[in-house]
Amino acid sequence: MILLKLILAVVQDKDSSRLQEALIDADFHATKLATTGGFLRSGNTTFMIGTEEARVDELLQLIKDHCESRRQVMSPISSLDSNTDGYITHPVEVEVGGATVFVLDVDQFKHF
Ligand code: 2BA
Repeated sequence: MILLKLILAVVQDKDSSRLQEALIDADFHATKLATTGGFLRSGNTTFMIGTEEARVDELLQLIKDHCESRRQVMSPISSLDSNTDGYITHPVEVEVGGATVFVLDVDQFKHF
């Protein structure tokens, strides 16, 4: 029996096109979602990739090879904006990525 896995990979927008091309070249099937990081509240990209368990290591290496880690500054929001609840009001520099990856078991895969 072939075991299937679902890989969710959150990557930076800057890396998404290169990764997408590499996935196609390596014959991985993927869905690309426009997502927003909960902390920086800026855009990132989440790839949803279904594959056989036997190809997971190859896929993880491919993601690793195409996603760079970068430092990013989150700008404070304007103090004139009264709705600042939960927002950071001073610049914060963080290291983002390469990639944040979840590997999930797939119970069933149907393609109608
Ligand atoms: P963001 O939530 O926008 O986070 C961007 C970066 O900010 C993170 O990079 C981390 O370095 C930093 N960061 C996040 N939360 C923080 C906090 N509470 N205090 C201080 N620094 C914080 P990465 O860890 O490489 O994450 C990149 C993106 O991956 C995240 O964007 C988020 O969209 C996703 N992600 C990371 N961990 C996740 C998780 N456990 N569950 C779901 N998504 C996750």
